[in-house]
Amino acid sequence: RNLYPFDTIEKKWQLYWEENETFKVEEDAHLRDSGAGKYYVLDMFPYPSGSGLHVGHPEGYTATDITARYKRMLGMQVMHPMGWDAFGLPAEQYAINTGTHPRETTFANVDRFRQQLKSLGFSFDWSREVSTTDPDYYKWTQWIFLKLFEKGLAYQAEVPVNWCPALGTVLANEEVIDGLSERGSHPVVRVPMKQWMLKITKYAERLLEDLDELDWSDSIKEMQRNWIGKSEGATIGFKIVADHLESDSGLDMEVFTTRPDTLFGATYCCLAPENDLVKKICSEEQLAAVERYVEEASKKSDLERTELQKTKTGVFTGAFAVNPVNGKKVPIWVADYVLGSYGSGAVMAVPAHDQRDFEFAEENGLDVEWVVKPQTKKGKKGQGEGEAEPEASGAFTKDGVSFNSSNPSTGLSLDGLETHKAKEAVLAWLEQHGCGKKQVNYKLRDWLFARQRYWGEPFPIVYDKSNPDVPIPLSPSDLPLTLPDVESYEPTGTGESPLAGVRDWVEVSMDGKEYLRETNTMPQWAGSCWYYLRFLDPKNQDMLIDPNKEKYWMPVDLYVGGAEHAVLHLLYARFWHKVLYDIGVVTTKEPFGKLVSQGMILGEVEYTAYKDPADGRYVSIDSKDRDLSDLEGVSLDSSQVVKKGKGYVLKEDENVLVSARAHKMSKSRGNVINPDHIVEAYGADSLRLYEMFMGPLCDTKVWSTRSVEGVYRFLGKVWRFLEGGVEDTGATKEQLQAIHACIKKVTVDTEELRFNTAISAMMEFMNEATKWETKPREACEPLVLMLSAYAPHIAEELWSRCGHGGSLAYEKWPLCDESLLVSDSYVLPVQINGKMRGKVEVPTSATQDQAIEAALTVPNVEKQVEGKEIFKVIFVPEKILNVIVK
Ligand code: ANZ
Repeated sequence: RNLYPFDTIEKKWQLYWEENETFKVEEDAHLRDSGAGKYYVLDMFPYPSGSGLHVGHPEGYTATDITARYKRMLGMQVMHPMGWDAFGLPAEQYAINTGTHPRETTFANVDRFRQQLKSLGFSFDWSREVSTTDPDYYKWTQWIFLKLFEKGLAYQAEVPVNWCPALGTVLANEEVIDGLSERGSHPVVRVPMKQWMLKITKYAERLLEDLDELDWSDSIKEMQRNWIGKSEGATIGFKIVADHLESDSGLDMEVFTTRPDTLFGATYCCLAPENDLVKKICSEEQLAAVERYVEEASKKSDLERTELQKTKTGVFTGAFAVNPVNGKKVPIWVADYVLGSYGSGAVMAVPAHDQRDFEFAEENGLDVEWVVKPQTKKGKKGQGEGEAEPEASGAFTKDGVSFNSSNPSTGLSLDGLETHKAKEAVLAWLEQHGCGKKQVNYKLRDWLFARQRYWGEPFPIVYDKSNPDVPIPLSPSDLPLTLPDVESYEPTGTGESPLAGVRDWVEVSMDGKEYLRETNTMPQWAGSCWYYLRFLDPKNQDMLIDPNKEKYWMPVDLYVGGAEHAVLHLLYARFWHKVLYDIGVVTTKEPFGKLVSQGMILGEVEYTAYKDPADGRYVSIDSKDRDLSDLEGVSLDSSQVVKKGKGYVLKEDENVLVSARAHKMSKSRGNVINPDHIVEAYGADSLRLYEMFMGPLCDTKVWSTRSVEGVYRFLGKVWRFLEGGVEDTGATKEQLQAIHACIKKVTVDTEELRFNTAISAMMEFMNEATKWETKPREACEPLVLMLSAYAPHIAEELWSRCGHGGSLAYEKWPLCDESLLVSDSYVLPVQINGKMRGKVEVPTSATQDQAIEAALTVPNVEKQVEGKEIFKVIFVPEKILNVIVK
C-alpha cells in the first residue's frame, strides 16, 4: 500500500540531479571571501565488497548528506565526495577461488555500490569519484612512498612478522586475533622476515600532541593516546657477571623502567626470550632449559604473553646482574612477560611494587624487598621510617614515600622522598655515574608496510641484480608502476607475492643494466591514507593536488565513519598527512578537524522463551530456581510477546518473562538487513529518515523494520498535506509560531548533528499543521526546505508543487523569527497554604493582584479560598503563586 508515489518521485529527482550536475562544486574565491566559506564533509569511503551496501553504510552517509545539504542552503561551498577503497584481500581471495581478475570483481562491485548509493539520493559530487585501484590514483600513492623513502621514513628491516601458513602471507598485527588470522581464522606464527617498514614512531610525539587541538570525541582521542602509549622513565645499565663468564666480559644489560625510584628493591632481572643477550650469558647447565623456553615463547602472540591473568613463566639463565646503586648481585631470568619489542627487551624486576614481578617472584621463590610505602597523612603519628611492611598480598604499585633505599658508601639516599622526588634523585645520581639516563618510550611500533599479495599498489622500487640488498627508488617520471596481469593469484607460499612469478615484469633493464622489481605490494591502508586530498583535485596529472585547491578546501570540516577505525586508519592518515605537511604538499597540520563515529546498527531484536523439556511448560527467565541451560530455547515472533516494565513477556502468559536480545548483523546469523529491500518497500527517503530517527548518531541502535513504517507514515502525511501545493494567504499567528518553533529546533539540532530530535520536531509540527484549515505558503514552505536535507526526493517534488522551478538544493535555509516565539503569557502554578491547587495562564506583565485575580477564576483555588481571609501572598513571577489563608 503506497502512501505516496515515492518510486516515481525518487527516480525523477535522481535523474534531475544527475543531468543537471546539481551537486558539482568548484572553488569559488568570491564566495569564500564573502564570508559564507567552504565546508568539506567526508565519509569514510567504503570497501566495495561483494555483498553490496549494508544498513551501516547509509547511517553515516545520511548524516553527512544532511549536513552537506544543510550547509549548501546556508550558502556555503560544500565539498561532498565519494570513492572506493578497493584494494584488499577479499577480491584476491575471490580471484584465487574463481580465477576472476580482481580488477573485474572490483569493477562489478563498484558499479553496484555506486548504483545503490545513487538510489539513496546522496548529494555527492560524482565527478570527483576516485578508486584507490585506479593507476591514476595509485600513481600518487607510489609518489608518496618515494617521498617517504627519500626522507628515510621507509626502510627495510628483518623483523618478526605474523606468518600465516594457510594464507601464505604475512599479516599485520591488527589482522591477527588471538593467534589466528582475522580472515579465515588460520593459525599464525612469528618468524623473522625482511620487510618494508614505515617510521611512524618518528612522528609519535607530534601525533600525540596535536590530538589536543582536534574536535574528536574524548574516547577516540584516548584510544589514540593509548595506542601511541607514551611513557616516561629511565634506562638503567646493569653489569652482567657469572662464574662461566670472563670477569671483564664487558656484557651489560639495559633495562627500561618507569619507576627508577624502586631501584633498591630490584631482586632479579628479566630478559625477553628474543633478546640477543640470552644466548650470550646463558650458563652450560641452563642452556637446554632456556632454549626450550625460547622456542615455546616464539609460538605465542604478544597479547597472550602479557595477559594479566596468566601464570608468569620463566627460566633462570645462570647469570647475574649487578645493581648499580648498591652493588647487589641479582639473578637474570628469561621470561615471556617481557616483550622483545618494547623498551630494551629487558627489565629490572621489583616484586614489591610491580604486580607482574610480584606474581613471578611468588611462582619462582624470588625475594621481595619493600622500598616504597604509602604516603602517611600529615599530622598522623606512628608511621616512622622503616616501619612495618605493607601487607604481602600483592605489590604496592602506587606512588608513595621511599624507604630502605640508601647506600652509605655512595652517599645516595632516597629515604623519605616522595616518589617523584625519588625519581629525580636517583636519575641525577645515575646520570652522574654514567649508568642511566632519562628515557621516553612509546608503545607505538613502526608500521609493517608490505603484503605478499597481488591486489595492492606495487612498490616503486628495484634492486640491482648484482647487489640485491640495496633498494633503488624509481624516478617519479616512471610512475605509475602498474600491476601486471598474472596467471595465478595463489600466494606462492614462500612468502613472496604472486608478482614474483611474472618474470617479464620483475626483470627490467634500465640504462643497460639489469634490475629486479620489488614484488611485495602495499597494505590496504595505503590508499586510504590520503584519499581526502585527491577528491579535491582528482584529475590532476602533474601533481597530487594543486596547492590552491588544497588551501581552499582543507582541512576536512566533518569526517564521519565507524568507530572501528579509531586507531589504525585514523593514525596512519594523520601520519602521512604530517609527512605531506613537512614536504609542503599540505598546509594544515591535521587532516580531519571534527570527527564523529557513528554507532553500530544491530539486527532486529530476537525473542526467546524457555521451555521445560520434561513438561513442555514455559519458565520465566527470572525464575531463580531453574538453570536456563537445562531448558529448551524457543524463538518467538514479535507478535507473540508484549512489553512489560523493562522486559518482554509472553502474550499468552504474562508471568513468563522472555529474553529479548539484539545481535550484530551477520550472514551466519541471518539477521542482515538489505537496504535495497527497504528502498523498494518504503522508498529511499523513508530509509534515510528511519536511520536518523532510530536514535543519536553515535549510539548503538537496534534495527526494526516495523518502525520504518512510522517514518513512512509521517512522509505520507506530509505528502497528503502539500501534494496540492500551498496557498498564498496570510498565516495566522499560531501557524507562524508553529513553523518558527519548528525552524528553531530543526536548525539547532541539524547544526549539532542531533538528527533524531530534528525529525521529531518536524513530526510535531505536522501533527499541528494537519489540523489547520489553510496552508499558507509562509508557514508551510519552511518545512519543505528543512525536510529536504533529510528526505530530499519528496521535498524536491513538493517544492515544485508549491510552484517553484528547478531544485531547492541552493535555496536559503529558513531563518527563525525569534520575536514570534516570545510568548506574552505564561502558566503560573498556584498553591494554597503550600499545597498545589491548580494552574492559571497569566500575562507576562501580571502584577501580584492581577495574578491573584486570575487564580481565583480556577474553581479548585476558589473553593479553597472561599470564606477565608488571605493572610499572606508569596508571588514569584514566572514561577509560583502561594496564597496563605486562615
Ligand atoms: C621496574 C618497575 C618497578 C616497573 C615498579 C614498574 C613498577 P609502561 O608504563 O608500559 O611503559 N617493562 C619495561 N620493558 C618491558 C618489556 N619489554 N616488556 C614488559 N615489561 C616491560 O611500563 C614500563 C614498565 O614495564 C617498566 O617499569 C618495566 O617494569 C616494565 F615498581 O621497571 B618497571
